[in-house]
Amino acid sequence: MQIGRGPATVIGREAVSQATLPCRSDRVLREKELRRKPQIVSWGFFVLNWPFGSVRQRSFVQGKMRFSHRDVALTSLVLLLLGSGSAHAQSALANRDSTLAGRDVVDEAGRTVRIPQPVQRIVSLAPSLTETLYALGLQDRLVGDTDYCDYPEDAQKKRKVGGAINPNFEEIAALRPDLVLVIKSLNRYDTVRALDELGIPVYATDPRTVDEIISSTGRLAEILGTEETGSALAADMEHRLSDLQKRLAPLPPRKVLFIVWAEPLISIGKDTFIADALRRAGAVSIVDSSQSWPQVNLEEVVKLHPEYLVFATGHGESVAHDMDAFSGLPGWRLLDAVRNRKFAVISDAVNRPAPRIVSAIEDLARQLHPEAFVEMPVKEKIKKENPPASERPAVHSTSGAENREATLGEARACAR
Ligand code: B12
Repeated sequence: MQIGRGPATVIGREAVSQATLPCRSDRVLREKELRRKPQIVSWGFFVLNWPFGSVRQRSFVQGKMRFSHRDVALTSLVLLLLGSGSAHAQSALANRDSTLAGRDVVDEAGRTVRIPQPVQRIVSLAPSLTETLYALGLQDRLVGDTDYCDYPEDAQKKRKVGGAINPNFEEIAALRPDLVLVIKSLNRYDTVRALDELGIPVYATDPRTVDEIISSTGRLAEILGTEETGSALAADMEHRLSDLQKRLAPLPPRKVLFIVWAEPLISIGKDTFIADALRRAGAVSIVDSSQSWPQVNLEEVVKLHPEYLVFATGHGESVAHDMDAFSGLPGWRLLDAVRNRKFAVISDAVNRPAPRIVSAIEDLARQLHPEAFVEMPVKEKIKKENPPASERPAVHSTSGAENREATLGEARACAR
């Protein structure tokens, strides 16, 4: 029996991705890029910027050293300058030495990356990474980001390098980045390979829990030389999460279906940062898959009785559009959660492993467990609003709302 729209699938089947096409076009573009000759002319200034990083990364990816036209051209240029014995030669070498100043780090995908020090020009290939850079106060070093990097508003004004899964390598190269940031749970490995080929250092993150989002942010802060801001940010996130944990500890978790994509229905696996975010918000996903983004069968969902459906806004047009439409669909109407309109709608911050995810978690917790946020007795409230200097202020003042709608409105405002 097939319930609802779309193909009948089973929980646990791997999602079929729209990403296939863009991936292919990435490859075509990369091949075109690499065929272009002579690269020394078209790459101009930044040829000098990444002389050996490129070789190093290629050797990691391909298991052998291979020299490009750029490397050969650079070597010839250096030999020529050496031979001339001129002051120019000295300064060119000094310049090259200073560009060699770099630090080898192992990224979260296990790749060894030589990162120039200091990093001054960064391109971000994911909205989560863009948000993280802003949260770390590094926005002035962000020279380019993706079409989907829309938060904070200022990120929309940065030079756009295309999509996260289908970036434009010419645009990226034109920005002469010292470093490109990618995230394993969104970007494609093909993208990393193409940038490696261009000799552009790429650092990949891969947080899979909320704690790892915090540590990954801290590691980036350290690599980019802004440890103090990183520590303060981590402390703030941890403080807010522990406040939440205290409030929610006595309450049983709500059983929820998290909808990543509506058509076909795609949810989350148990080892994703979103599943962990749900747990932090006092919820548990009814989908118990070891795949990260499984396609889910509606028939199975009905059997598992989710108390709430959780949607994030802004993932393509799909989810926001379908939330209301769900109520009218025959298959979905079999769900108590749909008949009773038990929908929790949170911002797309939940889809982005970045510091703002804490706001999405708080928002969801308020929607699922409004009773945990009711007014405290006045004495306690005064104490909480005037903590001793050693303590940080509480994140949420109490809402005092018995009425669920009022609580929801307030919580939504809080996530913005
Ligand atoms: C599941 C999903 C998600 C998941 C995970 C993304 C993902 N891994 O694909 C979550 C919920 C996190 C997500 C978030 C977002 N998504 Co989304 N998502 C999808 C969806 C529904 C399915 C993609 C899919 O099938 N993934 C399964 C496979 C491909 O991914 P995977 O299991 O993680 O495996 C890959 C990686 O592991 C990678 N990999 C393997 N090894 C390595 C090593 C390294 C170093 C690296 C970098 C990668 C890498 O390669 C694997 C195969 O490609 C598509 C729409 C669709 N129907 O296709 C949109 C889609 C990919 N998302 C999209 C968007 C816009 C977003 C958001 C910006 C939404 C938002 N408003 O916040 C965020 C961005 C998150 C961020 N980090 O900033 C767009 C991307 C458009 C584009 N051209 O770039 C799509 C195509 C939807 C759309 N049409 O608008 N999304």
